[in-house]
Amino acid sequence: ENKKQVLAFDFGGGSGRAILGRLEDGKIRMEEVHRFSNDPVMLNGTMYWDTLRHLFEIKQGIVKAKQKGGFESIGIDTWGVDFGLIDEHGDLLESAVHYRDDRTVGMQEEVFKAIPREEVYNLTGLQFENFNTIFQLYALVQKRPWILEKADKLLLLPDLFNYFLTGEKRAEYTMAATTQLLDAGKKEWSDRILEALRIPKRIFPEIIPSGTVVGNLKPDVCEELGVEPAKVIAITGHDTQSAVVSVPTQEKEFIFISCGTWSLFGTELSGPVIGEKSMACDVSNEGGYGNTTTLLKNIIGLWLAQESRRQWIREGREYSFGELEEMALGAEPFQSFIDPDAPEFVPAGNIPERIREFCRRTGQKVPETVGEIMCCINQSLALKYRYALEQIESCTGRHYPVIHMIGGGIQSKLLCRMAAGANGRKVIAGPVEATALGNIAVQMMAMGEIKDVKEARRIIAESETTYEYLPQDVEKWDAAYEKFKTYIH
Ligand code: LFR
Repeated sequence: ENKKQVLAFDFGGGSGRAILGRLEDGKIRMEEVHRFSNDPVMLNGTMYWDTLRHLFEIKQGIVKAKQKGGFESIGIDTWGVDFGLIDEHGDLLESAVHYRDDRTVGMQEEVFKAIPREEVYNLTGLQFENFNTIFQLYALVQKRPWILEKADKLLLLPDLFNYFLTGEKRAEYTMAATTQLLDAGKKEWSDRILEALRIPKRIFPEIIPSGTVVGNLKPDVCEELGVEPAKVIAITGHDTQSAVVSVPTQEKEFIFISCGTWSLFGTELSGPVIGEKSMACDVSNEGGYGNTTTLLKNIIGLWLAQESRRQWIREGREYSFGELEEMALGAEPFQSFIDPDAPEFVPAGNIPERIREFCRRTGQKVPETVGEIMCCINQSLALKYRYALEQIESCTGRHYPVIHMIGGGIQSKLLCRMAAGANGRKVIAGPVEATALGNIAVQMMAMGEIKDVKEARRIIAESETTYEYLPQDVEKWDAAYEKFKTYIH
């Protein structure tokens, strides 16, 4: 049988995969053909991504996908904000720097000396995060101006990979929207911000809508890998926005939490809501597929568990996520809370010790065991979701009865259950493969096989099993929330 297949690459902070997708009996069928770990590399005090390794893994995925029936098109998504710089000969100047690298520490203050914070927010509508491209670039302006002089083009990671595969340099809209350099209203690079920060305008490629065919696989790539020149489609390159495409609902207004390394808590709107309230809540108006905006809060998410797990491995104790969940269940709940988004939790390192320090400083019971730490992480995240829910509801003036949790993080039943309890709302969990499904669906929309996002969401709802969690222990959670709020800075 000759089914059209598409190939999705989904890069996450800890791992990446290549997944083949096809439509069959009105459902999307997926097959993972390649999975690889994604490890940052420290060199001379800088934390890099291994960009060439990423290209190697893409090539591996292509070869394996060919063996599994081939594909008509390729779409690539990654986390937001990170980029590679290309010189005038088309060569990569250096490996992409990791957004958790400390070059951006203190850069917000520096930027706001050149252009007021309010003005940046009003133009971009984005939540301020040290790692946003704007602050990474200003670090280059101040500390390594020569690299910007050598740069001819800046390519955000999915655009960089699309360029490696096709030779075409473009800026796909949803990724561009994570930079905090985009005028959210005009959907163009903001001249005002670039000029104020002395970032050269010439390095920014033309912005294209998500779902644009960028080009075909280059002849040298086809020859090396022994494949036909498939189309490369600039899908919703920002993973979060690929995930939003796959929220399994037909409602126009809904709340989602995209749960991976980060938890992105938000709702889909027809356009940005930038005003005093949204600035006070520090919420993002992020560009989504089509002409949508997602109003969302970045919450640190399962990074806290992932990085704690890495710390325990460094100490010679290796636990699976399943074991960690078991241990969390064994601990007494509601004992200690952290603000998961306190700045000390962002960099890699000894997260359990930083959690203990937070609790010590705030006069709480200090979590000692692995189970106590994991319980503290999960309940604090669930309560931070509630905090975000209140902020989003106050910005949109709506009440949302249901929360859709999507992405790999929902494999933690504990987190889903706690999210339902803390928010006092029903949680519908699924799909787990939200980002890959959205990536696949956007490719199928670009090829005319799926009509629009509404149809994509219906198909995805029919393709995937979801699980419901009803709120329990609501009074206990309400009491915990009052306590928790006093620890938010
Ligand atoms: C999630 C995500 C978030 C972005 C963060 C850093 O994977 O893309 O949306 O804020 O990573 O890029």
